[in-house]
Amino acid sequence: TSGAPATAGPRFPDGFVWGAATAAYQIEGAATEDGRGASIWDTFSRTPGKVVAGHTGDVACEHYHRYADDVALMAELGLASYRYSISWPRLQPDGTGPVNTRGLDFYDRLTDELLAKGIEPVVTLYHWDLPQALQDRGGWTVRETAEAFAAYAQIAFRRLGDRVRTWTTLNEPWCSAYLGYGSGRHAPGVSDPAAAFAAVHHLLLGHGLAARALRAAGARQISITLNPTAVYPVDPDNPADVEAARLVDGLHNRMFLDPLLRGRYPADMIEHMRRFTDLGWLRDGDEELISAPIDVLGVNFYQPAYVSARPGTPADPDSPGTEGVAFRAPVGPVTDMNWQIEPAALTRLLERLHRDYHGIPLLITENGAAYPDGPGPDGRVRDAERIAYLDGHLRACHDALSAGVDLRGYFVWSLMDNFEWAEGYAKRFGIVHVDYTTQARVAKDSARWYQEVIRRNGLPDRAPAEE
Ligand code: PNW
Repeated sequence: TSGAPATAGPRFPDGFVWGAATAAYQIEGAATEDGRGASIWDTFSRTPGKVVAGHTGDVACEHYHRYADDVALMAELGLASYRYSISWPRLQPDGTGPVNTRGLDFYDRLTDELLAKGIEPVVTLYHWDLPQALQDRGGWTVRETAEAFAAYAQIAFRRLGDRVRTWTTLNEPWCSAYLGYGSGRHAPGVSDPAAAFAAVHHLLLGHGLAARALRAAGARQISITLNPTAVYPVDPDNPADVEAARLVDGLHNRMFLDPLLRGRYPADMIEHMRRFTDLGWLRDGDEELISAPIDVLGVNFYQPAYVSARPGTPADPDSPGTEGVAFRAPVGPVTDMNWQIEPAALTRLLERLHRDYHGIPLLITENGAAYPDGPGPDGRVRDAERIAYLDGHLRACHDALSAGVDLRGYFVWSLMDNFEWAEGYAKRFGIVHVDYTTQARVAKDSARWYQEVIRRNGLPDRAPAEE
């Protein structure tokens, strides 16, 4: 695989951005250092039974102390850009009020290190680590959190805005709302559909308020990252399956995309939410705030969803109100997350976003695969399956580009193995292997393959075979 001579395959447009992504709680560790406050993930991961094997982000990849070596590795791989998140409780330990300058200093050092190596920073302001103090007052179910988020965004921008061009407000509000407040599989572990829908709204409102404030402060590129998925009816000729797919598409995609990019919650979703809530949190003018202009839409993609109508099926806990809808188990090859591998679904999703949302510029902010890989006796990590996953999805991106989609770049999830939320350290998404005993980093075969893709700005002429 790596190093094999390859003839020319699909090429990407000049200036296509090649990157890798991480998130603060998943890699930093140093959970109590330099004045960092507690987040909902500290509380959740320390609650027995919530995370596989009781893992926490206390140490993680020790990136807080090893960032300079990690940036050197990124430079070696040739990354043009790095997507990282800022920990809100490092900047504001209580979520509101006093600023912890030592927290800001860390992101200052990291950002300068990236720029010194010619790597463009892409900052995410919220990748799930809400200050616990805000959760104690209701978290994303209350309006105060949206307002606090906009204030925090301005604190980050004031320190880093002279060097960071791209500002992403939220990562995957679907996960924050539905997994955090709906099923409770993620922090803060609340299971209440009404709370999940209130959280959707206040997350989106927080995004809008922050986007407006960032714009006023001079931010050049404002973004939000969603995890839209391609939803398919199992039987496209069965109207009940088509209807089931429309509901899931609403909950997963249109619930977020429509208010952000069309200024309105979809009518069917308003109706759907009324089954659980009186929408008392929805005020006049909110949808206008939410639809503050953005410059690029971040897309995280892992797998498609196939649904059918099956009366009597209980609601999927992650999708409130989906009684009678069956989510098909994965068909064909899957990753270690048991997520179905289907690159063509990414092409279709990108084309749909381009068509339905007025050609908005798109950025793949996450795509990647977990496999239980580790170093062989020679120290090399042979992750041919991950290479095949990435190769397939990059071909899918290229197909979308050929169809006219305005796709600006691609970030692999993840730069390195890390704390995979409720799965702890058991699932490895990195193109760089992390030994959690020694903290040694080893570039996997996939990292060397990606390095070559970046160098050529294109793919080899066919997917590499297993060695
Ligand atoms: C995304 N689900 O998370 C996140 O943005 C990353 O932090 C994460 O590591 C990555 O994808 C891989 O999981 C998700 O259960 C976590 O549906 C869980 C789900 C979806 C996305």
